[in-house]
Amino acid sequence: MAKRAGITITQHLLSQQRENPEATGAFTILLNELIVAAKIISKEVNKAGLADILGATGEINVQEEQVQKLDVYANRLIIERMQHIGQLCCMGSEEIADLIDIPNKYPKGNYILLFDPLDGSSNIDVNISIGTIFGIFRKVSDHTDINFLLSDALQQGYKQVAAGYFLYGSSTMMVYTAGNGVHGFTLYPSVGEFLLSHENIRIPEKGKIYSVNESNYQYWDDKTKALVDYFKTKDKETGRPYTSRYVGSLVADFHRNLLKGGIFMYPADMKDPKKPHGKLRLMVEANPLAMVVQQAGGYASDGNGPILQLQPNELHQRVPLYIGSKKDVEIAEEFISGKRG
Ligand code: AHM
Ligand code: MG
Repeated sequence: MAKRAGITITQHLLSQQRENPEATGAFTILLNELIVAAKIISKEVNKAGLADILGATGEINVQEEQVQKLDVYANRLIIERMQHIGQLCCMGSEEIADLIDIPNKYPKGNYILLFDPLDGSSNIDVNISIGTIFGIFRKVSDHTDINFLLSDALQQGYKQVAAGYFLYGSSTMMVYTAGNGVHGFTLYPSVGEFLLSHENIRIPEKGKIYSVNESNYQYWDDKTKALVDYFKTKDKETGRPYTSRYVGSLVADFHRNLLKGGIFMYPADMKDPKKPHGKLRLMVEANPLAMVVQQAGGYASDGNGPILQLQPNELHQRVPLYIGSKKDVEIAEEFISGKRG
């Protein structure tokens, strides 16, 4: 991974734009506004311990989970900043049940932004890394009288034109792909700019880390138990046992494994009969990170095939997720699909 200092995210986006003769600049405008939103969220996250912004609001969101104040803040901020830029026909947020329309007073565009405004919300109160995840699709419907259809958002992940995340960690980072490799930028707080710090990130083909919430072991089927047992079992030849790392913030767990190699898993479980496919959401978590990992040479699977090939049925669909180093995810697939056991 090469490192070049001093290149701002805007310069990088513009240079990518120039390489694509069909680019109109719409996409650059969109990402630039999202970056502004993330800088503001980052500032709020940093002062979370100081302001009266901590703790639960007492509300329950569409995922039937407790909403944190910073989730609400980040969600509103992204919607308010993104709705006026004229590049979107609609948005979809983890925190909102339906697709979000662009108010009539603003111009519309041809992109759809799907996002998880503040991922890892159980970690907000305890000063642990959290993040914002995003994926962008191009509108496919062409009705002139309707701004968008649900099918514009429910596209297979491989059709995303860009995806990435912001990580609010010991530093704030933006990692994104627009289909031309994965690039990481670190926010220099004194300058207020994201500068290129991780150019063309490649994930190791095989890792040494497995990341999973193992307290769910009792709720897994035998194939999943065998898979996790495999990573824990000693075998010198294949470099096992792997070491275990689990933050409980997907962005943080994913980012670490992207740089160091390894596998993150959120398998299907029988903990809650209403959520047989595990906890994570296809549209705002699995798909964007699957595009990132694939562009970095890794792989993401639901245990039976590529995440990016899944045809979504609903906006808040949950999906089992195995993501990270290609060889490790392929092993997971072999266990889950029953080829190995
Ligand atoms: P959130 O988007 O509501 O924060 O939920 C998603 C988070 C992920 O960041 C993380 O990987 C997972 O939930 C942790 O879940 P668990 O506490 O069940 O291990
Ligand atoms: Mg969330």
